[in-house]
Amino acid sequence: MATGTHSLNHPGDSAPAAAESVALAQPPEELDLHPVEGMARWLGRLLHPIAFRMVSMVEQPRETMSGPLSPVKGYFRRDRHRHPEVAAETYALRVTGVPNPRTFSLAELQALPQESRVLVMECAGNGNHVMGSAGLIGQAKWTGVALKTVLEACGGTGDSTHFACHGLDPIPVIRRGYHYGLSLEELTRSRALLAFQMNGEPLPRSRGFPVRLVVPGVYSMSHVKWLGHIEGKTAPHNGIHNRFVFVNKRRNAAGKWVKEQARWIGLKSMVTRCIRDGDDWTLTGWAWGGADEIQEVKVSVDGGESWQQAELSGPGKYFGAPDGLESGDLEHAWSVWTYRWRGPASGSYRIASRAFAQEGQAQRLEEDPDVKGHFNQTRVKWRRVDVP
Ligand SMILES: Nc1nc2c(c(=O)[nH]1)N[C@H]1C(S)=C(S)[C@@H](COP(=O)(O)O)O[C@H]1N2
Ligand SMILES: [Mo]
Repeated sequence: MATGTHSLNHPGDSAPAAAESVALAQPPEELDLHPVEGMARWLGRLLHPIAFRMVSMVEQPRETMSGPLSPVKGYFRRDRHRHPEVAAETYALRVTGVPNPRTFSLAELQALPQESRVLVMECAGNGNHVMGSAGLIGQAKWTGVALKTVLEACGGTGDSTHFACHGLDPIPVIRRGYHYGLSLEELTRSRALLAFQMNGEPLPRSRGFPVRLVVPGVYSMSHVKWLGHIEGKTAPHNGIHNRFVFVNKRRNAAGKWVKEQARWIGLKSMVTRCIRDGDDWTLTGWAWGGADEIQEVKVSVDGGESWQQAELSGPGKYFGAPDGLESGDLEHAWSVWTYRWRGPASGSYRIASRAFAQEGQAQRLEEDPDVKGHFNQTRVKWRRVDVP
């Protein structure tokens, strides 16, 4: 495998090399990964994207599910349909609840020291048991100003222990912008960034032009687009998305079900593609999330009866030394894995991957009996493939 900047070659990126095996008329070079549960299973490949679009959800297409960075075109999207048109010249970011409240123009923000991070961005509802599919995820390089730098320019955080971030997109009926709050501790730990660029390009309008928040390691409901106001508070933000929308219930030690907000991305992995290699198939995928570095990925091609080791490559390895990035800037990037599935007979198979971090940390096989809800569903995702 080639190393160096952005040169990860996944099978399928180049022209298929198996044209000589012509046992069947035009055998498929790539297999569909059918969801085995949820809406996507029932609606099928054509209908489910339409259904998703109706609620303003667009999944990353399979074709872009390889390589270190997800292209801007085709990057997953999740919002409330209305994308405000914000002009760079009149854009203003208000920061309140800090010792020196102030407003920044775009030029003022861009004059501050900039940094870049590569990270997995994942909707908290990605791959849940209702949707069944798993494309509300992408990895991009974001460039902008650290939230810390912006707050320092306002005299620090003062008494504020929490920050609500408000978008400029009007939500119908309530007519207030989208907003989400995190604690100062969470924003500091994640090294949150106010991004102006995605993969080296100016932020497209649908991505929150001109400025969006990026919170590495935290599910992306917190990555507020069209950021218009950062509001320092002395108590947790009680907005609708924090309290009602992105919440699960968890059974506590006393056996009581209590609300739990979606936060840090859990330990996960998925099979992204299944590409022909002669009589074999090469499975590729990603592993990400969790508190520690991914140590190992295992693959099952027999519905979980047996598990085999996949070849794993962490971001430090597959990126080589990307321009202007330090290893800490890749901390929340995915690991990629490949597995060569040798000559399966024709038939229908259940396949999945499973991520392991430090000893004792393994991606769940079954749903956590102490959690109910649609968010942060980390368990192993099975897919059906039909080998011709
Ligand atoms: N202003 C604003 N920011 C938002 C949202 C929104 O509706 N409005 N949706 C959030 C959710 S739920 C997700 S998953 C991510 C999706 O980011 P993307 O559309 O760039 O992929 O944006 C988040 N930021
Ligand atoms: Mo989301």
